[in-house]
Amino acid sequence: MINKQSPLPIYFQLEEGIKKQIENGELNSGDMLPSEREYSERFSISRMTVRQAISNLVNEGYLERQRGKGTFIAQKKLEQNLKGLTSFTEDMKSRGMNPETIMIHFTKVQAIPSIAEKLELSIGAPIYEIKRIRLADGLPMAYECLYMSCDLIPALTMDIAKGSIYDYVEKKAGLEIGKGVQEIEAAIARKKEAEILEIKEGSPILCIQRKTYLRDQRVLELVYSFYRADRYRFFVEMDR
Ligand code: 16G
Repeated sequence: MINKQSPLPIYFQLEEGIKKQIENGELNSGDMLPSEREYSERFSISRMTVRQAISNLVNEGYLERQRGKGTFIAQKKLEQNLKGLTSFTEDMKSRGMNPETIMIHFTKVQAIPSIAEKLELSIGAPIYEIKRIRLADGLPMAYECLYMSCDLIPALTMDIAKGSIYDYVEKKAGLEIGKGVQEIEAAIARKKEAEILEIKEGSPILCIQRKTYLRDQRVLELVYSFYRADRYRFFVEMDR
């Protein structure tokens, strides 16, 4: 795992080695990580170096510290492929997980200029403002704030929005979803997001803005989502 002749820093080699063991199943979620002392003796490296590797892996969400007990392998992050436009419900079901929604807020408001512009509506047009916590197998994964034209989906209700909105749009409202444009940024959780996502204030989160279009080019939704960085990883395959 450690090559002292390598130009790569020792803490980095240890980190990569532990990650590999997690990926190939030598270390499984819930397993206790060997102690700092064990690593330091096994590889004849300083405990400071081991500590640095472990701290980085905790920050990246691979390991979890439990007070008074030790350091454990964390739950594997959910990977979401960015190719293809899918809904939260579809994503969770395809993994065999049970999607649930906690509705925080469902109202009709008049679009303020910045939202109207993104939804390509006139200022003051009636829009839904929907805030939902999305859970998978009972664990909060994301917090979403969604804006959508009321004229486009006049019969949307709070009950419908507790289920899959995409499902309703396609199967009940008879509209065809065309494409999405998504931006992803790193941030740290402020008090409100931290409470909702059940993480400490200041923990890393992924902020996503998605604008989804119908096949006829009208804007279906504008959604700001906050994902737990320790539970989620986005990936994309690129051709050249
Ligand atoms: C995903 C979308 C969100 C969409 C929702 C519909 C991202 C970042 N966001 O969460 O834009 O509104 O799916 O899910 O992926 P639903 O059909 O389960 O309501």
